[in-house]
Amino acid sequence: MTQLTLVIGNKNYSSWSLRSWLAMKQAGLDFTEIRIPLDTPTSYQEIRRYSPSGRVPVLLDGNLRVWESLAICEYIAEHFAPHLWPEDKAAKALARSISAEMHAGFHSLRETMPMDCRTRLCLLGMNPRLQADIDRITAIWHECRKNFGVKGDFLLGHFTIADAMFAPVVSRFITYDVKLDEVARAYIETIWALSAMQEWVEAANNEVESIYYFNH
Ligand SMILES: N[C@@H](CCC(=O)N[C@@H](CS)C(=O)NCC(=O)O)C(=O)O
Repeated sequence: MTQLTLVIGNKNYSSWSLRSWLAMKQAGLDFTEIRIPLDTPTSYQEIRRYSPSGRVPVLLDGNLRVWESLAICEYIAEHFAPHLWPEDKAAKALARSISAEMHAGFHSLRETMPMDCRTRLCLLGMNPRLQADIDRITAIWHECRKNFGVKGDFLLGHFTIADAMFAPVVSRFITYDVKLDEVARAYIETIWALSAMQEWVEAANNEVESIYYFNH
């Protein structure tokens, strides 16, 4: 196996990086990290050295480059860790659908509640679109836990790419102290307690960069 390298942004802010990184960690892969702080005068140039899209994360596997967080997770599952998708047909279809939904949607949540995993912030006002995003996310979590909860503590039982895709939402809900029901709170605790998640947050705590506009 060639040495895998994952190029990521600041751990405190880069929610897309967290998704691929967590999937790779949970798969038990050995990989090197290249961290490029975002929002500096040279960020774009540095990222472009690795990523054709000019965005992180990007995975380097020998001469191969894979960009887009979900494509990276798919690549990892296909080549190194098939268990990152559930085996059961219905569970796999649901996992794929909600992962794609997370990747493509929830714009209001992303804009209003940027990831800032080492900080605790006040939400500056709820609005109908943000509430709709939060409601849809908790409905997804309920559906998954109701149908597959007996198999384990994660969305589809064991940890899958779907959990990696929702991990930054868990961080956001903690940062902005979003009031949640018992099912959602239990799921948040499960993700937050992962040692890989704690490793990411600790690294975020030790970062020195602050991107202020992310907080507004
Ligand atoms: N759809 C992409 C989104 C990637 C993305 O927007 N990444 C942000 C960091 S979280 C980025 O690279 N921004 C470039 C910049 O801020 O210069 C994915 O899933 O990977």
